[in-house]
Amino acid sequence: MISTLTDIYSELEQIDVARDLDQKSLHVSPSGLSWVPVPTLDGYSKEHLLQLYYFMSLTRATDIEIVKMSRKGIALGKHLPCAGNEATAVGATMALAKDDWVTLAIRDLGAFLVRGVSPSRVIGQACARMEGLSGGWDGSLHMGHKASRVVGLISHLGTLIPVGVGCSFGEMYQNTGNVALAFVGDGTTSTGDVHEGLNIAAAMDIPLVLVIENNQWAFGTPNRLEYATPTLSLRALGYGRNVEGYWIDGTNVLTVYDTVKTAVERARGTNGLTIIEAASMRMDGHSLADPFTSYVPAEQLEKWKAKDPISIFRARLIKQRIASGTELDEMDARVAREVLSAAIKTEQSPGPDPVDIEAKVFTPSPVHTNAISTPPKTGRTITYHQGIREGLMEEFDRDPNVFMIGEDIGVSNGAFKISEGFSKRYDGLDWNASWKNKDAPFKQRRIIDAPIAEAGFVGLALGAVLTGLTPIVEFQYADFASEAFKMIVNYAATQTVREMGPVGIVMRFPAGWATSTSAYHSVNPETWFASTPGLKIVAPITAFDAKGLLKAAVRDNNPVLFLEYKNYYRIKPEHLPQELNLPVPEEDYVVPIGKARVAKTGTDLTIISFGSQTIRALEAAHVIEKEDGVSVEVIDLRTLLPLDVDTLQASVRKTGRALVTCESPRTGSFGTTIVTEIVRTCFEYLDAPVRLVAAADTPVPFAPALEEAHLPTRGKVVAAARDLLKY
Ligand SMILES: Cc1ncc(C[n+]2csc(CCOP(=O)(O)OP(=O)(O)O)c2C)c(N)n1
Ligand SMILES: [Mg+2]
Repeated sequence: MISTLTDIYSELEQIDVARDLDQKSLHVSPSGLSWVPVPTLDGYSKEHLLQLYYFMSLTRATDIEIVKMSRKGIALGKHLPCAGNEATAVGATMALAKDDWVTLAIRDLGAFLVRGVSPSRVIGQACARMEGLSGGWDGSLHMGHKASRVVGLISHLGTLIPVGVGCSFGEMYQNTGNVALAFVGDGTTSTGDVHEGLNIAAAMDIPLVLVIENNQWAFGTPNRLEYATPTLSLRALGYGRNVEGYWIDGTNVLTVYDTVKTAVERARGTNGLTIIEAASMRMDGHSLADPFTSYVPAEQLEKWKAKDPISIFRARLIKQRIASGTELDEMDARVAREVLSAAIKTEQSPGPDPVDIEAKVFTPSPVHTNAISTPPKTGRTITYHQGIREGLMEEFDRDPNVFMIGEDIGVSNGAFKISEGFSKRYDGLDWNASWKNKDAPFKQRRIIDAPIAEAGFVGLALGAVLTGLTPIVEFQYADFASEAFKMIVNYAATQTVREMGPVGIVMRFPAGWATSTSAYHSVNPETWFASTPGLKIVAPITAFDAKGLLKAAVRDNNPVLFLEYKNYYRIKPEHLPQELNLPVPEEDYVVPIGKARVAKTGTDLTIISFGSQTIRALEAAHVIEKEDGVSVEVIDLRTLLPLDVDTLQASVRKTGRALVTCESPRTGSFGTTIVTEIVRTCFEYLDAPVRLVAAADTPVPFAPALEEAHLPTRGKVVAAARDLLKY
């Protein structure tokens, strides 16, 4: 037993991972650190041991085949070789039960094979054939297989750790007893996502096994420059009481299997988090394009060559008389035949059909029988805030798989009190009664106060989607979406084409300008996201649309960014332009996503807008109609993506004049996209150039005079409309 922290560091810094973890593994737990012996073959059936050998052999042979096919120009892109990692990928994945989830790191080819994905599908992926898991949409090992519960790697390192936490959360929510294992590279442990995911898992008692594949290098950076602890397993100590760690030899398949099995059982039994660092060596370049011998010391490679995971295990099986050399040779020959026929199958598989590629980007969504696009003429009116609340409550009541996560939304009802009373209503939470008693069970199930970790909790939501749940994520302000940017644009938006959909998640963004909110609480986030195929963006400004579109968003099978104009949450509907003061049905209805609304009809000019800017657009229309005696049509887009080009076209072709206005800064704004669409589809019908009134190209300022100069005010819209009408 090691006692002080100085002792711990001194002892562990002496460890040579290529030599000293052969016979013992380090166990790190809140009650202390100890060395434990590595498992022997005793107690394992021959069948089990041969299975471990078979999958390692199959992994290597498949990897080598992809390299060969790359050299022949049949496999495309830059393959990331897996040599050296076979024992970790295979041993760890074998320790899972069939319905557990696994999220992958870069070199986990073996994990696919263990989960039942055939070599031809792995090779097919590298060759961009239909046989590949993503049917030609991505290469290398950037793929997943939902039916096998393998969450596909995307390039952005670290992203999948919160997603893995989400898979485990989803299983916990549904009481299945299934858990998740997440692989991660040593280099990747430096990303914020890894920390966010682990902290959330520990704080929310979500079971997870993290296997750090420490192969001594992160591309061209050695361990020594990546972090300052002798072993990453020590990080377990920082995450809490129910977290343990192991430092093991990642080239010994049985050690990996045995340790991960223990961790998986702990996860299942106590919801514990375990951080296992498995030491091995990347025996090849980072990718096939990497001249690694120019920077990896020959001596280091030599040392690890003696620890080849397959040769070591083979020798051990023979020495302990589990199998003869001939038996293992026969198994290798069988593997070679399997891989050869997989390669042939791949070469015979067609490439994808490039026709209508845009149709692939979204997962089809249900057609609603209760959809109403036009509001009723009479009925009660409610605030925009109430519209959103009602929409949420009705969806929560309709579907027990809907949950919401975000900062401060439970105990304190949310920054804007949208979820007031939800914790009590859906989770029976009485904070005042339970806050003093640390041992009282404090369960937040459907309304979850998340740590300040946007990438972490969006990732969790995206993992939960895979298990069949419907997450709603509340961002405190839309501005903080930048914290979760990669989760949204690189992960969520791409999952449908990767055959990992549907991704039915709603992200609610309190957005737009409000008095004195300045640069960091005022963003119109569509500008950041609208160029990413695979996302839907809705931007309602009436209570009718907010409620109906929110309900449609929750029922949609794609990631929907739901923009809420916080400045108008509480405004009395009668204080809005009359065209926005709309009755809101009490019975169940949805507003279909992708349908604009002609808020006001007219004949001389079309003003196109969305969100809060629709208010200024309508006010401006009223001013010029009254003062100039003209007739103005105003379109409220309501949905930005997919854009309702038909409604735009019909109006602009009728009036011959178009003014687009949006609240975000001009350059790169969604307004410019609308202008382009009008020019693209209506040019011959125009009597004047299309005008755009947007905010100035500056951050949103604080002082009132600067705010006025920045914003596309009603006066600026009026002036531009008059100019256009005079043209
Ligand atoms: C966020 C991010 N930054 C940079 C990269 C480029 N990149 C790809 S792999 C890699 C090294 C990863 O090292 P490690 O996590 O140790 O995994 P290994 O390649 O060693 O298996 C880098 C820097 C990336 N994919 N994602
Ligand atoms: Mg590495």
